[in-house]
Amino acid sequence: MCASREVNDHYAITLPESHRRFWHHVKEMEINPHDVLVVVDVQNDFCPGGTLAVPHGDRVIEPIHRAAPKFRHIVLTQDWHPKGHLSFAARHPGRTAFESIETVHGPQILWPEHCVQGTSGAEFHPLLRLPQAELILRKGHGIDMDSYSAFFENDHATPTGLGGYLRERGLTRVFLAGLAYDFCVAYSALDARRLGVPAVVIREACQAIDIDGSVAKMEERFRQAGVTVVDRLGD
Ligand code: VGL
Ligand code: ZN
Repeated sequence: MCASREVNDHYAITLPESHRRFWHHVKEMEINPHDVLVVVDVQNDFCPGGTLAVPHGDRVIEPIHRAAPKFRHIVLTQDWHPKGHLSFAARHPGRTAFESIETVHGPQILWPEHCVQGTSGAEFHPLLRLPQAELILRKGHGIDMDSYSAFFENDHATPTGLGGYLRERGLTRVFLAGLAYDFCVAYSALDARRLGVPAVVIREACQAIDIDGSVAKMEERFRQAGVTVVDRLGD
């Protein structure tokens, strides 16, 4: 049996080869009331003009707005770092942004200062309009630990609480959109799978940073973990 069946029964299997980049890459998918759309880090600093601008970061907004009305449940995440955060290159004399260093929790990519608590860069993009979102989950708020995933901090052990929230609310499948495809979106999708939750990444509603082959690496991990990538949601 195709492994995708564990994840969803309503998918198109007759795809042209060009669409079959992933084992779990499907074209369309139906949404049910227990699905939740997790909109990851659509914040000013990750959009053009921001300090850690993802190329075309603001292009995620339109597809997110198209997907949102299909969902009964929407959660937003917000990267939310204190000044002097571990992930900021400026905290590490002699280091520069996009270098990797070793920390007690493993390798850490150093980033330009971004999404500092209470700054305009940490605000959601002004065109993002999802007033119906039921939870805003802030992550990366501990000064000495980063958190790419919406589920666990980068020690891969400290929960953010989102897993418990989904469980208590009976939300049984996550759809992911936002920034960045190869970092916070990807780690969130992988951790959902780790919790046994089906995870579907909406590709057209994400944009990637793509450093050091990070997109290809993450897509290989998607395959191994059973993350589904869908081009877009059906009409
Ligand atoms: C992110 C790098 C640093 C993300 C957050 O949202 O993907 N990337 N902090
Ligand atoms: Zn960050």
